[in-house]
Amino acid sequence: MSNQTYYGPDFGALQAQDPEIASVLLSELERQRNGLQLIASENFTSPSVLAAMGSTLSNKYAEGYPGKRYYGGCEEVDKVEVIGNERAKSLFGAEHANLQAHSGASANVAVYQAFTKPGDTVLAMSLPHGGHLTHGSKVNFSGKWFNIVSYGVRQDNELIDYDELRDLAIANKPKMICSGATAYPSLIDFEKVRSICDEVGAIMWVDAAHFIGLVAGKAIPSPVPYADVVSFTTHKVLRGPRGGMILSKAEHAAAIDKAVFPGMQGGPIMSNVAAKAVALKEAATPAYQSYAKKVIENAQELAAGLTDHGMRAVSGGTQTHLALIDIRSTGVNGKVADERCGNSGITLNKNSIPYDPESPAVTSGIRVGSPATTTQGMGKAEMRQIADLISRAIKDGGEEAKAAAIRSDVKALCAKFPVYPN
Ligand code: DSN
Repeated sequence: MSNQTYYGPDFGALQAQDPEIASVLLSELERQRNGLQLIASENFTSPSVLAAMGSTLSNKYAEGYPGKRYYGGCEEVDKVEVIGNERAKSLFGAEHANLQAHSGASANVAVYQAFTKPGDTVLAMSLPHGGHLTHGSKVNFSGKWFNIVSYGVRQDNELIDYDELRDLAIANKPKMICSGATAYPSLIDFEKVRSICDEVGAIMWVDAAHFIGLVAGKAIPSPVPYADVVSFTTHKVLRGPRGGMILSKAEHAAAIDKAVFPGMQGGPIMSNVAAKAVALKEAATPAYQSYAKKVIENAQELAAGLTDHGMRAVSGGTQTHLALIDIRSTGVNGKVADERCGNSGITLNKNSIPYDPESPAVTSGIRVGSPATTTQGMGKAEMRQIADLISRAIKDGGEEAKAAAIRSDVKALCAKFPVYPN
């Protein structure tokens, strides 16, 4: 090792060669440092994950799988992928892992391809109730190529209606049932979903993109023992690089691998596969487990703080990393709240609430998440402060002088929890 050298990212060279792009990198870092990042699907990766992403592994073509590549020179990247696969299986107790999908949506394309044919019926959560584009949106391949039957949440408690789910499964005999969502603050009863799948002979697919990091940190129950296949992104609570991953039972391993390559994509991004392996090692530590628990506590405190400001947490609160907030009591819609918060240094997103009377472009709600601020080291007291800042921003963030005052308070709070301090 001692006489080996390594070439890593050289920001000085980038600045000299391409100041236009370098300046955007700098100003984006400033934006991340000086504002509150409350998008539930975002996080701050570690410098080690960033180092692996920005490495020379990016140069290598590696179509195929370890030991069975279509290119020479894959001895080194093979090691990375084998290590990553083993770490994923060990962390999640999974029989098979595939780390190659470029993104969560790509991973989902592979899942459809492994288990279904165009025209097949798939049961999935409706988008307005928290589902994802790839769960059957009409503008997505899933809604165009498959017969998607959607289930939702009950109007009275805003929780998944498992009776409706079972009735729809019996009536429509889907090939596959998908559970998982992008804006559902409660836990999913995977045992119940498994029993419905068994009753109708459907493949059980869990899209765990949002909450897999909480599973990795042992803060919530795992879908892995129940599901045939679990797909997810690696960059949310899990705090890895941008990308996708799939876990499955051993009996589906060949179908999944074939669906990812050559079915869905060509060469994997080996620098990101390495970064996924790094993140999986980090997620197996007691420090990460403590982080995952704090993410949930913080989301609960933030939801409670917003409730104290007269807003309403959908389904009464949260059991995860995100809260969906009905803000109709403020007299401001989701779109305007999103803009006013943005103008005040608080990044979050407008979000439909279940049975929302407003269109998806306007909405009656906002979605807030705690993964990034918890990585910064913020705790319950800061969550209360953030709730106050959001409330002020929704009310006053449209007036420049008041927005400037909120921005300054946001910056002062963030300065106490510096992001990438070195
Ligand atoms: N776009 C992601 C989110 O924000 O939830 C889901 O993939």
